[in-house]
Amino acid sequence: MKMGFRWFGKEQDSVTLEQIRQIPGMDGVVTSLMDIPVGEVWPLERLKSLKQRVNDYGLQLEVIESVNIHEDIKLGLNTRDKYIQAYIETMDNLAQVGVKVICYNFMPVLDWVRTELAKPLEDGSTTMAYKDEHVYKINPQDLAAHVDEQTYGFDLPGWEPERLKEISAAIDMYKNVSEQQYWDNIKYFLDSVIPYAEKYDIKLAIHPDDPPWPIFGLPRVITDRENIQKFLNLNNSPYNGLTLCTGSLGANRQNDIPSIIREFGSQGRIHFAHVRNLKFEPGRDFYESAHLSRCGSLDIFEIVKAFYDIKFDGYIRPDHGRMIWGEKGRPGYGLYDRALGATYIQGLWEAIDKLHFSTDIAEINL
Ligand code: DNO
Ligand code: MN
Repeated sequence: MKMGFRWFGKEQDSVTLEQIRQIPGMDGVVTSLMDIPVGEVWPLERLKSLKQRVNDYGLQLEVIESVNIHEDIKLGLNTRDKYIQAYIETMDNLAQVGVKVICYNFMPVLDWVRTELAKPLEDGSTTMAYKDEHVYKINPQDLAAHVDEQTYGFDLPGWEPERLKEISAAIDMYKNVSEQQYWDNIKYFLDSVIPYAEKYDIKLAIHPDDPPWPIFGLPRVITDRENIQKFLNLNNSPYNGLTLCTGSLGANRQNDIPSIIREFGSQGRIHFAHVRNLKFEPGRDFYESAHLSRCGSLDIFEIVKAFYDIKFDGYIRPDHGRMIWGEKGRPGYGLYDRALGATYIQGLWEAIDKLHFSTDIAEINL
């Protein structure tokens, strides 16, 4: 396991590389060029200087999150080929600077959805939360205004301002896209890019849909074990893999996360991981808790043990964190709680590793 930390770039993030390098055990940052509009090629020169800056702080740049997929590809429009071509060129450029994994998602129009970005918890911290009734209340036509008012002056990741403005029109475009067609559009994308992923030796790792159920009538398909299997079967190359996000998949209470990790991890199809916890509320509602098992509804020990048992050697990053100690900034992406998450995950890993070897030795002595 290698430890990573999402960083939104010098201009976009209040967390600095100086701070990230001081988190114990941090190997690399997980980042992207946030200002490049979706569908355009990421320039090689920009990537070279990004890599240099990150390396100057003793950190690696081996995982990119995300290279977003143009809506025309998701919709299966005729114009998709030029955007796929741009995607392939971006992959080529990323490979040239040593990137090994690209995280992306195939969620229509919206990336992750929360209905509250700063829900107060009993201890005075705030966190992101999801409530079904709020989603039902929102008219997709008003969504742009609703999201704007909640962003605290930041763009949500994957929600470029130009996409936000056109959000209701974009949602409308999916009226004629059936779920089957959506799967076909994913396959078309995979079959076009995976041969280049193999050529450039760069793994593609799809992020599950978050939350893992349809929102505003839009198809959401990367949701559970069965659909993950279906997704992986669309293209059997090992370069077609997953970002295993425990918080996204974990919102569906039927999902047994450790067993999903064991199943697809042992097939070599998990290339990157997000580890975070959730606290279940009545119905399907939830809020994002601190990482510790005792703070949420997921058993993070069992999750880390599953990664350990499959001998996971990719990057794990803490995903979202709460806002604590008065920190202000991008919801879910403050420094402190994520740093605590990173050290907790490493503590579990170390304990599991040491117990594993002491058990081995005990067995040999018998
Ligand atoms: C949610 C987050 C997502 C993720 C993107 C990846 O769990 O990790 O925002 O970064 O969906 O494309
Ligand atoms: Mn995630």
